[in-house]
Amino acid sequence: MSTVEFLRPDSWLAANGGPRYVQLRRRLEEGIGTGVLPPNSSLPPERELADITDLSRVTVRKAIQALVQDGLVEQRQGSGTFVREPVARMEQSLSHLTSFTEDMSHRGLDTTSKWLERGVFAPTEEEQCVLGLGNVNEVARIYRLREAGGRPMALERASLPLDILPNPLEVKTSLYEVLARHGRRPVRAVQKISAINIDAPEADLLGVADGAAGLKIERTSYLKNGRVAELTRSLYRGDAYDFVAELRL
Ligand code: 16G
Repeated sequence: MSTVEFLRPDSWLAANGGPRYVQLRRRLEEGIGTGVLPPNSSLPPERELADITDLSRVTVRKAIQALVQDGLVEQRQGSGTFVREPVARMEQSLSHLTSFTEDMSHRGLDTTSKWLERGVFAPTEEEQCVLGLGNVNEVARIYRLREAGGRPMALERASLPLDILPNPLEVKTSLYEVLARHGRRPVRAVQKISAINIDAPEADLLGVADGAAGLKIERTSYLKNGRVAELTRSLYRGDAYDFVAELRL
């Protein structure tokens, strides 16, 4: 079926079917899901879509904006709106204390980091308190964009007491691997996960649309002796991750 035939309103637009932009959005989603609109194909331009569907350009624009937000299509400057490649979702267990590098290598993916910050800084009040720094006025901090298989996955900002990570520059790929080498790998962690919308500049770094769905994860991890080793705030792409917890009676 051609795109034009698929979008003709007689078969999907109903007077009592709810807001028109929502109906169009659903139809376009269906087209993307069933392959009538395959990955990397372009949507008809706004004016043409309005003609085919008998809807106003404002309605068409609203439907497309919603699809951009959902990450199903992207607008490329000067060349139009394109269907995005579907992103393979990853499942991550919430019952094992693993590192990003380990999680990805289990899936056969190489990881890379783009460094946004790495060094020794004056701690914030929160770092002072959560990491139990007492009157020490330095903290190790690393902030990076984490990529797997060449695709941006998460932004991660970790803070550690300096005696646990004396030289942040030593971390080239895996933080946990460096900590393990010094006998300071955490053995337990508490994680808090919340839903957020990712805005610029983080959205640009992660390659998602402004306002796209994301997961904010805060991990506090502990050494065997109970001391806090790490406070990490991560921002994961909502379209790439499923966190899975196993529950037992
Ligand atoms: C994971 C952890 C993060 C930890 C990092 C170490 C979550 C939400 N966060 O991304 O707290 O710092 O692994 O990874 O799972 P690395 O050893 O590959 O640097």
